[in-house]
Amino acid sequence: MKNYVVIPTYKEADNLKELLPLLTKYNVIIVDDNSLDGTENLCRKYKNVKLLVRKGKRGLASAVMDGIRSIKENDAKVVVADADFEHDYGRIKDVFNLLDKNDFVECVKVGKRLWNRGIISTTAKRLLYMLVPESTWLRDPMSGFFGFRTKSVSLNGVKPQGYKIMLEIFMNLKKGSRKTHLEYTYGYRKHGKSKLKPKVIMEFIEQMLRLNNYRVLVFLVIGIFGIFLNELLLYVFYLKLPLFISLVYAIVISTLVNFLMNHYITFKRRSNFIPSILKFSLVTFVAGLINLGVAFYLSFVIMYLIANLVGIVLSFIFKYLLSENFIWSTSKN
Ligand SMILES: Nc1nc2c(ncn2[C@@H]2O[C@H](COP(=O)(O)OP(=O)(O)O)[C@@H](O)[C@H]2O)c(=O)[nH]1
Ligand SMILES: [Mg+2]
Repeated sequence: MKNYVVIPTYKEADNLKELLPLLTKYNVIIVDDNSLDGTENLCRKYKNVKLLVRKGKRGLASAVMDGIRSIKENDAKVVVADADFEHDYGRIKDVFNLLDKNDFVECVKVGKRLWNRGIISTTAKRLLYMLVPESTWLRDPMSGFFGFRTKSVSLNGVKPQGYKIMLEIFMNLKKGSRKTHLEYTYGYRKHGKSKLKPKVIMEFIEQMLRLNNYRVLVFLVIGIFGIFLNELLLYVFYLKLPLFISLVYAIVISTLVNFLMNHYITFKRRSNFIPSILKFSLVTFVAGLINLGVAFYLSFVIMYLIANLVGIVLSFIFKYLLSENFIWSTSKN
């Protein structure tokens, strides 16, 4: 089986000058977005380097995908790495070795991190784990250093959006793929600057919502629908019944409807009915306490209606996160 190293580049000629001599043993595919900084002439000097220049197109993930799609073999081993020396090129051979017995290798950085990027990526990682529970297998989900066998990925499902291409490929691994981790020491960029822009954060949020299948939005809509249903039921019951009884009925029925809708629509019966409804009852109770506690204490500081709103929002977040990771938790591959 043939081995390929795919490297997306944008204005990395200075780094490539030092990198390409280290990779002469591999079939290298450089996917460059028309950097016009000498990348083309440099790549031409190496017989083992195939250069794809994309004109009028930009983006790391789509560059990596174009590189992968240019591989003609029906099964090949691929390692994807950046060009800036943040990844440990000495480990590429280890990744290829691991791919003898695995379909996917995640390279996990250890060691020093620049502190501000550390904070941003830690927050993003936490958020991703909560919204996309399948991703918790990945220890370094934002990374762009990984290897896989082309046959084990449904490449048609891969949406090359933004920066996070490893995550995208991981989410499209075929069932039963064998996966493993490899730790490497993180390095510093040698030349040039990072192309990470604020826009990347928005793209990441979009990607996260898509990988979440927009469950968080469906959950929100169902929750808002529940409020109206609750009010409607209260109105109807109160025509005939005492207020307290009407309140109890309205709350119990709308909560039950909320459960059913989330069970069948949002989480598509991801786990069994009985355990889900039991956990749901517990979580709903605790969420109510959070709403009550937050609203009550904040009402000493801010207007009670706003305090209640904060309570509602916090209990919503609490309930959603526990829905995703406890009530309807998926098995963690
Ligand atoms: N082809 C292509 N490569 C890119 C683009 N943006 C970044 N890269 C390359 O992707 C790798 C990682 O980018 P970098 O800016 O270092 O991202 P960071 O490590 O997350 O700060 C580097 O090799 C970049 O040259 C792009 O728009 N197109
Ligand atoms: Mg970098």
